[in-house]
Amino acid sequence: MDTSNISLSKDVPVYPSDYAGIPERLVNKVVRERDRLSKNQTKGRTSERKRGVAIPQGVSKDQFFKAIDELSGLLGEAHVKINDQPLEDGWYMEHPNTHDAFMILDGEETVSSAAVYPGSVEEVQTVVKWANKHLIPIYPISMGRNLGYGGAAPRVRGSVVVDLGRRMNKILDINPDDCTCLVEPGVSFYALYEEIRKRGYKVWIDCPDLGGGSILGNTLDRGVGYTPYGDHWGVHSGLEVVLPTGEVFRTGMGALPGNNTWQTFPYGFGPMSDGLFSQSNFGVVTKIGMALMPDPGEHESFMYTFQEEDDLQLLIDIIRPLRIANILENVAQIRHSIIEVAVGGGSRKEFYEGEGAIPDDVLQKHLESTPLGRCTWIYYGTNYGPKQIRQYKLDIIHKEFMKVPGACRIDPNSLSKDHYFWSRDRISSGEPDFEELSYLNWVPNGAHMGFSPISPTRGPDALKLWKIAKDRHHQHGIDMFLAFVVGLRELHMIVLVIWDRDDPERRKAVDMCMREMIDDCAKNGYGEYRTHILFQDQVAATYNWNDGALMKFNEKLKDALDPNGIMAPGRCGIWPARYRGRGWEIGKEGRDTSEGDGVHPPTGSIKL
Ligand code: EUG
Repeated sequence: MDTSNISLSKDVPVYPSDYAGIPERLVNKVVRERDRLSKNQTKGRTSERKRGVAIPQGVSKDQFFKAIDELSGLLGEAHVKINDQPLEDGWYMEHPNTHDAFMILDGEETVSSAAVYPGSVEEVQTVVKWANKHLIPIYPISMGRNLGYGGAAPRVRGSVVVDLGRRMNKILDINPDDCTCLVEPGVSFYALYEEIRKRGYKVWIDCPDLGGGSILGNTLDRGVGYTPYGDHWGVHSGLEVVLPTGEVFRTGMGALPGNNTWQTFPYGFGPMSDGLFSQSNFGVVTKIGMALMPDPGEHESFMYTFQEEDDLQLLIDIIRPLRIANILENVAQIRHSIIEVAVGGGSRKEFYEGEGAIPDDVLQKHLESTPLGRCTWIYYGTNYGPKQIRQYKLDIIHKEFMKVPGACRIDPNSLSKDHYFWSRDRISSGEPDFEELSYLNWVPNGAHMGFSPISPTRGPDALKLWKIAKDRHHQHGIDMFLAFVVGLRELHMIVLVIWDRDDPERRKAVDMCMREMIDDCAKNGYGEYRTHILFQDQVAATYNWNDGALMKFNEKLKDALDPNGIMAPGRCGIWPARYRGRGWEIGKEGRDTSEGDGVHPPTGSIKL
């Protein structure tokens, strides 16, 4: 083990010279964050391997290395890399495609055996056919920044990661008239934003809190952003897909040769197949079309604070009709004030040295010295368009929000230019930023994961969900970082569970906390919209109406589309026939190993 503190290259990767880099305008912020995070690292920069290269179950070491040689011959040696070096966690801007840097089990559970970098759709087809020939599981990633849900790591230990982004990162089209775009897997939110600015088009993208992720990857995982176009899946139009047996097809209007409507009409003709390739393992998506929002000219962000934890109930009931009627125009966030403290980048011990979750009065005492003052919930919203149009809605919002006793509108003009409010203002107007990693500094070796159930926009439900999460956090002595993401008719309750990834006891506590919350929620009729790879079995098993009819349907599709079970086995809880009945699923009791007991031999050869 290398015990030196993390010491990364002095230069951070910058876009456009690096497709996954940070735009120049954010370099200073990124360097500051990198240095702060590195100060809070005690874990060595790299971890020596205890178990050698992770050979996937079902093939011998010998077969595996022969197959890898063959793949190198097919794609070129430079484009195939065996994962045999010490595991390097890196950080957001220099993240690994070898393992989950935010490990929850032992770091060598969620690792790949190799990475392959296809440079074209044809090469993706080549890789898929190779996987079938050798019965080696593959795991496609776009950029590997599925932060808080497993990053680039495969569900099955030793899968070959198909890293699409490195060589397939072209912006294929931006159409400022139709307000659409077409992109490859390696196009980040940062990249598209910069390109639109460079070309001077009056269109907006919609971005998540951090902009380094793949637009295609985030959309397939049904991620969220904060303009009125925040439902990424809802505003996509058209996919190109390589199936697990190697065929390539286009969805929607893309199936019609010579069309010019692929990005403007998502449905096409016949069954709409797009959904099968979102949160699934039924294919590799190589292109995606997205709608862009016309630049509204002006926008105005606002912030309200609310005093008591239980104010949440009344607030959410006030929000519901306003949001559905589009008086509240964007996908807003309601954040618990503890995140406001942590987003300053301080560590927990600066505020509290005791055991267990930080007490509320300690938190409130600190808030008194901030522009927010004492409060529990903060609503960050944005409305759009010229003053005379947006003021009408802002007046209604003000009148309604002030019905919550103790509610307070914070005047943005009273805030300094570096206040976090302005970051939300940028993100809610489609300008990707770089703030949201700061709270990883809360603990040493900070890692985080999303616990993300869906609630209707109803006060009693939001309160109930929040109490479930809070009770479990307190039981395990974890500070609870919670933000509600306000959809149109639902809330994504996002709990950012943060832990010291170098502390096995804390990893276990977080694992159990997650499993208990998933279980508690399911018992009350709530389910997660997305989850980390190691919790996907458990979450999938909660969607079990009518004797698991949904998973039976998914398995039928899986077996038809991927008879050899090579494509991201286990992703989203969908296991191919060859893996079933061998104990790969991780249930609510949790366990130390990610693996099951081998795979069945293939039932018959498929024609390729
Ligand atoms: C957030 C984080 C998520 C997610 C949606 C929103 C926002 C954090 C970790 O996952 O799925 C502030």
